[in-house]
Amino acid sequence: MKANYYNKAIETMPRSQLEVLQGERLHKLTAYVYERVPFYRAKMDALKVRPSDIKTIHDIVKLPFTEKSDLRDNYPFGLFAVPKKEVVRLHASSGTTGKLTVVGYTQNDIDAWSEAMARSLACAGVTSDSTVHVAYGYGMFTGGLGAHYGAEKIGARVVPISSGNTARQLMLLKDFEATTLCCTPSYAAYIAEALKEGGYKIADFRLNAGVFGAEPWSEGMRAHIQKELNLQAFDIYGLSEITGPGVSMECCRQDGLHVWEDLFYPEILDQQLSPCASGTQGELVFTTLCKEAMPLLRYRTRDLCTLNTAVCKCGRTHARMGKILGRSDDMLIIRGVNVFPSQIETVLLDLGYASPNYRLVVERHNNTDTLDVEFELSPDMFSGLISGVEKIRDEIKHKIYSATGLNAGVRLVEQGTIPRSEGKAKRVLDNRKI
Ligand code: DLL
Repeated sequence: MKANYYNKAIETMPRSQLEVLQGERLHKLTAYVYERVPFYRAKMDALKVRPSDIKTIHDIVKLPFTEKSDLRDNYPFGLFAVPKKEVVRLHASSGTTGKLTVVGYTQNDIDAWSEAMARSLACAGVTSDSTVHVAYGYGMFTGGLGAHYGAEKIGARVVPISSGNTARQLMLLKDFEATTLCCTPSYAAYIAEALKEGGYKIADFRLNAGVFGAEPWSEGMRAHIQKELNLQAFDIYGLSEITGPGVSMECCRQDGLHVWEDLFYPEILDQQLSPCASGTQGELVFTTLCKEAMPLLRYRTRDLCTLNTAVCKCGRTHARMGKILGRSDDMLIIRGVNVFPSQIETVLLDLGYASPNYRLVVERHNNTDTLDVEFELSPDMFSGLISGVEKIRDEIKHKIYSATGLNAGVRLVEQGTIPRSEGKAKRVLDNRKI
């Protein structure tokens, strides 16, 4: 596949120029938030840093961090840097603790987000000839509208179907001859399953690319979806606090996700919040370089990945994030061992026995934690199976132990037992009362 750009001049800008641009934008941003957001003025005063101290992008280390709890503590509009009248859109995401995280956009913010999404969709080959089926949820979640605006900016046809009603999704995917499917990877796997159950054939569809994100997914899951839906599956990343989907995106080389660094400045930090050596995994931290309504300095995402600043073979110069392993707050600690659901997914799907329908069940008995991995068999594995089940279970158990150091229970469950997801999949059932 040939590289397809939306904004070639920016996407391939030499890194030395990009750094100068980032420095100029950071300098302006720091003065802007110091003037307009009391929260940041107080934080910067506490660190004795003035906007005039920020001259190049490397000065970013002098600036304070922002946490998700800061957004909640300033609910709903306390971090806004513009009068409410200038805010043209509000989105919100619900976390585990109940209170919403609110984000606001000016018209310029919406335009910049649409540009980031247009560049992202172009990475997956979307052009004005494409028909983009948007099955991310529309609403307070940023997935649906983000993909929608990006596809419109390219001039593609948009099918704003949102998530849910899978039978109707399949009918319109076929009848409107969609070329690009946008949804979570777990929903893509569900659509693939429903396609067979609905009596469709893959030849009924014109799909060539999938733009999947909003949750961690393994290479095994990618291979599964690519095979079942006969398309190239691309990873897209984003978070509402920074803009929504389109903060970064895989290109045709599929060797990391390009962060649109003229808009969002990424850092990878270790547990002491110091920069990690290049290629080392750490926490991803973002500074919004152009946002007007709710700019954020050094926002701690809790997402864990690597960052690579080498120029990509596709010609883009913007740094590439590795695939997200998981969020530090989604990490399970079972008898002292750290496990991410994505590690278990990798084992299950790489072995080829399991379908992408799996769930981790965590319990606590007599102060000891247990992990049970429940999975449904891949439909291809059904024939002549019963005698082999024990062997499969042992093999999976052994591989999970090799990958994580954890002795997990492994349970094969009946087809259809694991709840299917139309949005972000819930992979963990944690029954511990901690
Ligand atoms: O999930 C935005 C989005 C929509 C991204 C559609 C991609 C596609 P939030 O609901 O605020 O926003 O959740 C953000 O989801 O911090 C990650 O933990 C996770 N996440 C997002 N994309 C990926 C991905 C949207 N490609 C949180 N891989 C982030 C792994 C992802 N995790």
